[in-house]
Amino acid sequence: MIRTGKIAGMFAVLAIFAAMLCSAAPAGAADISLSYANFPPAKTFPCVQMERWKQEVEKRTNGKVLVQTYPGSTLLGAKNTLRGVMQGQADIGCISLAYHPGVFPLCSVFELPLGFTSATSASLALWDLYEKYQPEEFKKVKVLTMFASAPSNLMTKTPIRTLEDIKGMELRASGILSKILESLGATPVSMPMSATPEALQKGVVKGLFSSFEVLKDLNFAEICRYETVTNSAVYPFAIIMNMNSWNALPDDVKKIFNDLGREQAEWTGQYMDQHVKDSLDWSKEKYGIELVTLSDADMKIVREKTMPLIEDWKEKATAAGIDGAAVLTDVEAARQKYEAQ
Ligand code: DTR
Repeated sequence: MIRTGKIAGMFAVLAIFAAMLCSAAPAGAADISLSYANFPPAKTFPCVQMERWKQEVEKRTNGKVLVQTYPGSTLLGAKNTLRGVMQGQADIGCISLAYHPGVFPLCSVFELPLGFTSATSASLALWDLYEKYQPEEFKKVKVLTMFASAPSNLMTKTPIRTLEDIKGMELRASGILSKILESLGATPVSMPMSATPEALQKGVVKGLFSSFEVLKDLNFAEICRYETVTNSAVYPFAIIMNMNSWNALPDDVKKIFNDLGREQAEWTGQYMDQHVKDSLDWSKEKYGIELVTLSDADMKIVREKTMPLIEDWKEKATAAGIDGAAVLTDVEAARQKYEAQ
């Protein structure tokens, strides 16, 4: 009996040991898996930077962290990423601050016509601002990085050669950039970028106010053959992480994520600036787009009509308990510093 029992016991031990071996993760498998939600299509710059961040994280953690990316609103859309990340529906998410009017009283300063000429300088200045002020508006999430689009211009189905041409024209924008259009006499139609292709196809809008790389990335050059150079405001973005997901990370991983903050801001700005140039060349070659410049007199009028938006922002910031004048001074100092580099 004992003999049979002994053999049975041995088989039991062997069976448990075999089960443990099978369940053990293969060598080098991720200990941590993070979901990363992004709203626009995969080829757009917010998703290109997401894939770069994923690669760097997986490389620098030696595969300890695996990032599962979800472009094209496949996990969370433009309007529900902020809430979705806070509720844990995704560990990480990309938000365009302009889609949340009034939610970011401090960082929305970057939606103003402040004179940035590149995504690189705007992205570095935005990250500096975030690090200095640690804005209350982000207290419920961990901000992994921030960056900005390149300056916004008009991309339209019919040419805008003078400010008369823009009057009453339905144009897509978001946030304070919609107010810039309104101040110039256009009819702004606010919506996320992800909704813009359909709006253009259906004729809901006659063009859009954004950075030029979407001419290629979203093939807008096919339908918007006229590009009026305004070099106006940029659109600020934040990559946010669920606070519980962040707190659950080991310290060595947190350090890698924190070290990537500024680096990713700069990388994304540099990628964007080069991609704008490539996209314009591509659009000229493929669709023969026409670049239009406004007269000096019209550009002077643009500045005069949009400057009041800065005062308006300052009033709202002050009402939110923010020293708007100090923020504007800091942003201008950063703009001069980075634009000089
Ligand atoms: N138009 C702004 C910012 C932006 C510029 N390029 C892209 C590409 C994909 C999404 C957004 C943007 C915006 O709608 O946020």
